[in-house]
This record gives sequence, structure tokens and C-alpha cells, in this order.
Amino acid sequence: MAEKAKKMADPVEATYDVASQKMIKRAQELGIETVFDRAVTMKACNIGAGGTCCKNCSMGPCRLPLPKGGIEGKDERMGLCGATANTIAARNFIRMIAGGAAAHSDHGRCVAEVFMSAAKKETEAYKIKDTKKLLAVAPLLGIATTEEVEGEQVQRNIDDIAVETAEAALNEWGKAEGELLYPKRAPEALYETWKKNGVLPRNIDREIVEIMHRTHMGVDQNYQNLMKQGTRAAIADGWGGSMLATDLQDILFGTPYPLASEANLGVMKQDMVNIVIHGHEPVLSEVIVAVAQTQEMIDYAKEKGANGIQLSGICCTANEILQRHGVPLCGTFLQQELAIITGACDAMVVDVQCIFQNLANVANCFHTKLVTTHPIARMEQDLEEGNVLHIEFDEHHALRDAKKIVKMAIDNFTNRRVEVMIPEEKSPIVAGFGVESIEYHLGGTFRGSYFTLNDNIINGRIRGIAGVVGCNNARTRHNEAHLIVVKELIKNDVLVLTTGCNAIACAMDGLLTPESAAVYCGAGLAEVCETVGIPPVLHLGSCVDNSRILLAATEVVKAGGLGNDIRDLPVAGSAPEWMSEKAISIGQYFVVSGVYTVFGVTMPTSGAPVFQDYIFNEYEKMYGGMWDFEVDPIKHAHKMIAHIDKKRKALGIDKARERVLMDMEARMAIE
Ligand code: NFS
Repeated sequence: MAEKAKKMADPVEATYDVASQKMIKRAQELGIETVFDRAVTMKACNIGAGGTCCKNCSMGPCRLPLPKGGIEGKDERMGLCGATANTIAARNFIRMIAGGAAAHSDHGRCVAEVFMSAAKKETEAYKIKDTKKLLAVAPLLGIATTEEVEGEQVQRNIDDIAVETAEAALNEWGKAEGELLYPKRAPEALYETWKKNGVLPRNIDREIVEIMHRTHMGVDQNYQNLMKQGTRAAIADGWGGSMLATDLQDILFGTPYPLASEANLGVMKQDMVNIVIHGHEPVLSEVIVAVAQTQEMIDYAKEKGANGIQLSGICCTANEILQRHGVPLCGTFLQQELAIITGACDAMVVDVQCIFQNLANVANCFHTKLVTTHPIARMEQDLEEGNVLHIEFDEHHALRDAKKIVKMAIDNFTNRRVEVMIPEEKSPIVAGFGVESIEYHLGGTFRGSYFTLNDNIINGRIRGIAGVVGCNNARTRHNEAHLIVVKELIKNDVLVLTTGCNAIACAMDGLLTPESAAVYCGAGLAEVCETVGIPPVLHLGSCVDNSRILLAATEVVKAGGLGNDIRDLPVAGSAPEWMSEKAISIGQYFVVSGVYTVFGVTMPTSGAPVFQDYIFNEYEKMYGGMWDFEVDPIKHAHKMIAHIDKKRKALGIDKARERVLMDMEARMAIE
């Protein structure tokens, strides 16, 4: 009997991006399976997706499907121990928060440790680059930057400030007493809300550990109490580990300022050595960027017959080296296999998070060296003969490690064995915005605040601000929801701040250029973008840099005229194609910071309606923000816009916007 042909993905249905369509097709021609094919052949479990599968003890897994037609009357579903759907979903939800907060925060801890080495001058690879930011951050961690000398305040020795700041930062992960320091950076009203609800984090590690304890069999059974702990851990992420990661990276590697680059698989070059950097922690990639630019390495590449070295990035490491060095974006989370399938990837260097295990299988079909570098993130194959290897990175010999990797990639250039096929698609971009540069562009050097931005929100040219962030998910068409949501928002005059894979999706589609304002924006937003020369979608970095969005919102509150808390602002959050536990942690800290936040694809609460109602509706009274879920991208965007309009109305600035619109129409009528 003939073997049944394996089902494969339809490239056009799988992704919105033409370059990716070409590469999926190419993979299928070569007989190489990708995530897109597996998404067709393997179905997700509905019960797990809805959050009501409990496998926290071995009497289970207890699966509690939602009855067809929903719950009528009392929900009597329960696991063997009696755990209800609400308890199970809440436990699973906060375990996702623990996973996400741990990933972001451990990334932050790694940066803090490198920062300590740099402060103590134990490494030649890292130096404190941004002393201005160090002087801004130190006091937030309780470190004095000045001292009294002969009756005058003078700046203290910068090395002492750096070491003490590193010590204070590291202390945030495990201090025995007190509370986390950064939540005090939030608007006062928000800090008071957290205090009132008893959710101020004590230290980062403890909140994550306590989630694991509370969700162990037979401990916390009350979904509201479970969510209280989830909230603590999420705040410890957004206003703790992630924010520290961002700050310390800026001090070590430089605070990003807008710069030009390019995005999509077309940035790879046939005649050059291609090194693709993938993962999240920028500590190694920073050094690789420096080493790859040395004359020694460029000459070595030329000796091997290449025209130079082309670096590019995947996932958030990509966003990190883009925002500080202009290194082009190779692609999103879902394009990692495709970069290798070009046949031109001489080395892919991975660190932690969002790395497909299947990369090893794909790399072994080509000449690509796949290098794992982090002691906590190894692959099964990195001990075997083959293309996958482990070069453990250590900040104390970072230069040596980076050189070894770059040299290995160059040596591999002549080993390409499958015909190279790089799609030509790529887009120009402007990236690298942050709290500081938004102030510069939209505040003006004269005032040095968010005044102009607020003014444009009050007068209605900018209707509101949206943070659209998060992953790709192979269960939905790659990039489609990201782009429809963002385009619908900017069409309706909502300025978009983006990070993570949404930022890469927007980059690939040309939305990160000032010119895109005239094409996609409503009249008000287009006018602002054209006047100040910014794109309508501002790239704020990687996922830990969602902390920049929190701080930008805080600056908007401080600048005045739009209420006295984040919950008062005409803002909304979204992750249209999320997949990672980190996204749930981010969503939770957005929500409890006062932001209405909508997720797409699936919602791991949908199997437990009472619990879902708690975080979708009850939360608004507690935190001002709440969760929502909408798969349809146009409806998704309009739910956000409706919330923005609700906040404008509450602020009494809804009329201003109507006037602006009338002005525009009147103007057009005259023209
Ligand atoms: Ni965020 Fe960045 Fe992308 Fe999702 Fe993964 S790369 S940390 S988790 S998939 S956005």
C-alpha cells in the first residue's frame, strides 16, 4: 500500500509575509519539515488551551472540558481532589506568570552580574557606556550620586557608584526584608492601589517561588487569592526584573536612540558570511557585534572568499542589537527555521528563550553551525558529532568566546552545500525609541517633558496610545493579526508603541518608517508624525523593554492634563499573536498597572468562566485595567479604540477630538 503523503502547510495560508512563504515552499521542496507543517499535522488540546487541565499531581491529569453550550447554573466540574475549573485555571495561569517572570527576571539577573563584573573592572569586554543613565538609575536603587566636600555637593567617584548600584540591583532578587524598590517609580496613585490590594512584591525570586508553592497540590484553592500572588510576581517582573534588565543594559551597552536599519530575511547576503544571532540576553551578542566589525575578522572573511560579515538577528536579541547598533532584523520567532533554510546561514548563535528544538534538525540538513552558548540552555545534539555545538560563554572571557564563534562562522562559509536561496524581501526601518527619545521627539528640548505628546492627545490629533507587543503563534497566520491590529489603530489616530516580535512584524511590513504615516494613519496622527518626523509605530526594543512602555505611560501621567494615574490615560495594550508564558506575565503587569489589555489566538482562562470574568471584568474596579480576548483583529483593534474613547470621555477631552475631526473635514472641503 502506498504511504499516505504527509500533510504540509499551505505557505500562503501559513504566513502573511511573502519572504516567509517562499522559504516555507523551499523547505517543502527540500523535504525539511518546519513549525508551519507541524501546526497542520498536530492539533492543540482544547482543554489545555482553555486552562482547565490540571497536571500538578499524579492522580491526574484531570481534564475539565467546558460543556458544549457553556455552563448552566452551578459549575460542578472538579478534579479528583475537588479542585474546581476556576482553581485549576487560576493555578495554571499564575504558573505561566511564574515562568514568564522567571525568564525575564533571570535575564535581568544575568545582566546585573555582568554589570557587577564591569563595575569591578573584572572584564575587558564590558565597560559602563552610559554614565548619564547610571547617575539617573543609582538614586532609584538608593545609591547616592553626590557627597559633601567642603560644604559643597560634588559627584561621587563613578566607579564607586557603579559597584554600589550593581550590589543594590542584585539585592532586588533576594533581599530578606522590605519591598522591591522600582514599584515606587509608578505614579503614586498606582503604587497606593498595589499597597491597598496587598500586592507589592517583596523580592523578585520570592514571588516566583511562592507561586510554585501555592500551586502545589492542595495549597491555595481560592482563585482570587491565587491571582493576588500572580499579580505580585507580575509586578516583580515588569516593575522589577525586566525594568532592571532594561536599565542595566542601557548603562552597560548604551541607551538606544533612533537609527536606521532593515528587516526581513532579505537582509542576509549570498556573498557574505552570515551570522544570525537569536535569543534574548544581549550580553554575548554585544561582543559578537564588536568582534565581527574588527578589521581582523573582516580581512579573515575576505581571505576565505567572502565579501565581509553580515550579522542579523531573530527574536529579542535581534531587537537588542538593532536598537543599539543598527544590526538588521532577520525575522520573527516563526522565521528561525527559515533563516537556515536559505542555505546561507553560516552560523546561528543562540542564547536563551524562544529557540526551537527543531533548529538542530534543520541545521543538520545544511552546513549551518548552530551554537548554543548559555549553560542553562543546551540542546540534545550539542554533544554529538554534527552541526550543533556548545561554546559556553562567560563574561570573563567574552572576547575570546566571541572571536571563536565569529571565526568558526567564517571558516564555515566555504562549506555551503545546498543551493543558496535568499528571498529579496526586506524593508527599511527606523528603530531604537525609548522613554528618553520620545521625550526628545515629542516633548522638545525646550520643555524636556512629555508636554507636547500630552497636548496632542488632549487636542485629539493623537486619539490615544497602544502598546502592541508579543510573539507569533503557529496556530494563526504569521504576522497577519499583528499587522491588521496595528494598521487599524494608526488609521484611527492611535500611536503605537511596539516591542518583541510585533516590532519585528511591523518592521518587515514597512510600518517603522516616518513615510508610512502618510499611507496608513488617520489625519491627526499623520500630521503629528510628519511634523516631528517619527514613524506612527515606535520600536521600543525587546520584551524586557516593555518596562519602557510602563515608564513612558508614567511620564505621560507626570506631564499632566490626563488624570493622575495610568488607569486614567487613553491607552490600551495588545498581544494579537501571543504564545509564550512571558506574554502572560507581561499582560498581567500591564493590566494591574491600569491598562486594558486584549490577547488574540486563545485565552487560557476560557474554560473557567467565573475566573475569567474576575480578571476580565472585576479587575477593572481593583486595578483600572482588565484582560480581554478577541481573535478577530479588526474587532480586537476596535475594542482597544472603544476603551481609549471611554477614557477620553471620562477626561472630558472627547469633544476636542470631534473638533479636530471637523477641522480636518472642513479643511478638505475647502481644498
Ligand atoms: Ni517576547 Fe522576545 Fe518573540 Fe514572544 Fe519570544 S522573542 S521575549 S516571547 S516570541 S515576543
